[in-house]
Amino acid sequence: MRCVSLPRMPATNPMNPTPLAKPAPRAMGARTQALLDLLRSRKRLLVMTHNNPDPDSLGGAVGLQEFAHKAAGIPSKLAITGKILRAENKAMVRELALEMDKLDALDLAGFDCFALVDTQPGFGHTFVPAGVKVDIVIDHHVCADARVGPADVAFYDVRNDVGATSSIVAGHLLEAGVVPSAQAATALAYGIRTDTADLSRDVSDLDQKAFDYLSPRIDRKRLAAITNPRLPVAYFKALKEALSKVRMYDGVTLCSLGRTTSAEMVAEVADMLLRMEGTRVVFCGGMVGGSYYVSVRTELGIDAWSLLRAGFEGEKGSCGGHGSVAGGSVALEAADARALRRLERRLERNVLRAMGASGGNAAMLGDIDD
Ligand SMILES: [Mn+2]
Repeated sequence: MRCVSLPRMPATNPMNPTPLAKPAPRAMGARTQALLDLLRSRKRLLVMTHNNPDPDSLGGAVGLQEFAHKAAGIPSKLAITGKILRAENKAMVRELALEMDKLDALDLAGFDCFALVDTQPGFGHTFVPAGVKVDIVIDHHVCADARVGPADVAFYDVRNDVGATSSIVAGHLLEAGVVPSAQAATALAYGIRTDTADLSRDVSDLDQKAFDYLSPRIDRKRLAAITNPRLPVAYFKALKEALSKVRMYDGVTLCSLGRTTSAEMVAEVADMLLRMEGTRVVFCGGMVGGSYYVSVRTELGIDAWSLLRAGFEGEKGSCGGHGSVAGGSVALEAADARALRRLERRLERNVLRAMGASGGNAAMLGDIDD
């Protein structure tokens, strides 16, 4: 092909204005088209998440609802199980006026389409009512408990290389040309931010592209209110307790919170400890109700889920993760202090062995020189 160099023209010529060319309609990807076709064939959608939904699951759910409404023209409801615990997550629901129902309070006969976002059928922290056939699965986790694959679900979109489920959902909005409301854009963007640590961890091209698409539509004031909510006194008490229990072994930071307020507290302490100099891996656990929850965070290059599985070896636990983030729980039959201590010791031994760290080199946080 011959290239002809043309003289540079000014962008606009006042004597002869040329209208801006309309962007060519983008070809919708096959996955988005399949989601659209499925929703168009149904009347009413129910979106479900994992128990105690986090921002990524809420963002993904709200985004999917908007896709169903604006692209496919079908109404939907969002159903949750468990509670919304973390102060930021409560602020997200409040600030964005998210509407949701308790799953067990809904008449499921009113729905002919069921979606799970940010989780999959079979995952330990996910409840699918008996008799419900899940039609849509959108997720980014890997988990040994997965009970379905692409062949079992009408629309199965699981991408382990993506940092947030909210990014996958926002990608579908973008492909379908749906302009998200400020509510959905803010919810999706906050979901991406929390799962990717502000686009710094486990980020794929899609996470970046999705965030850029949402960015001009985010309600910045509300996002700021969500990010920095007031925190209850119990939070600071739990934090004080947590810091007194941090132990470090050559790059492995362990923290046992004992009995604590919520699984979210365990995750939050794990996030915070990964920021400590010299830490390559954080393994943090705490007892909530009859279950012992664990959060693992790792430096780049160390797979969090593999490490958590190694920690859970020999236990009847359930866990999942993606990249440098993993979480799981073990149900304790006798939830007394002794059983808890024993479990913590077993997990610790497994993790240290997996990391090749020697148990003899433990140091408490207070005893380490800066
Ligand atoms: Mn997620």
